[in-house]
Amino acid sequence: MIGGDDSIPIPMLDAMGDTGKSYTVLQVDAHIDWRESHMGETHGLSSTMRRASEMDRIEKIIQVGARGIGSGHSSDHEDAIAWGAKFFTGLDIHRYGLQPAIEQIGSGDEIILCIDIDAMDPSIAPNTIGCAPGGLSYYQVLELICAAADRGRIAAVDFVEIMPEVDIDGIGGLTVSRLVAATMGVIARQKLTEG
Ligand SMILES: [Mn+2]
Repeated sequence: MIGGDDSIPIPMLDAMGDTGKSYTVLQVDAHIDWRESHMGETHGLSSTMRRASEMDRIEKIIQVGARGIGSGHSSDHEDAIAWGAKFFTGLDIHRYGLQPAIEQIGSGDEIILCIDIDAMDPSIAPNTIGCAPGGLSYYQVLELICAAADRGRIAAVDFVEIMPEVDIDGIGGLTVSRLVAATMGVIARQKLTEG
């Protein structure tokens, strides 16, 4: 699924549960998105992972790239930790690399990739409203996607928060379009084992 704001994955995640399988969510985002509600909206763009956590078929949530300010409350983070979400902040990734996050992906996991493009650094993806410095590189995000396909199986993916209106010289469009194309290639080549 490509486009729209970060509320769009909520019905996608819900629909995936209809398969009867259980899923690992690998969220790549500058924001943790665990708000109970925002401006009176419980199914909006800041509540995606909390809503996911309430779904029977979502077993595990791995969150990579968090560093934005003003989106989540301390209590949201505490609730996420209590639920069992595993966090690897933008700083964690730059300091320790991707491996600790990759190791959270279980062998054979059915994975739903939730990619908010603001996870990437604004220098390569300025085409979004949630820009935050200290973001991931193109290859860091692609390596995570490859690792998901390698360790488990990518069952679904979304790319959200793409805003061409605020792009700079087409840089973000180039980054995101290349990432989407590469991800399609990764999915086409992954092992076809059904979970
Ligand atoms: Mn975000």
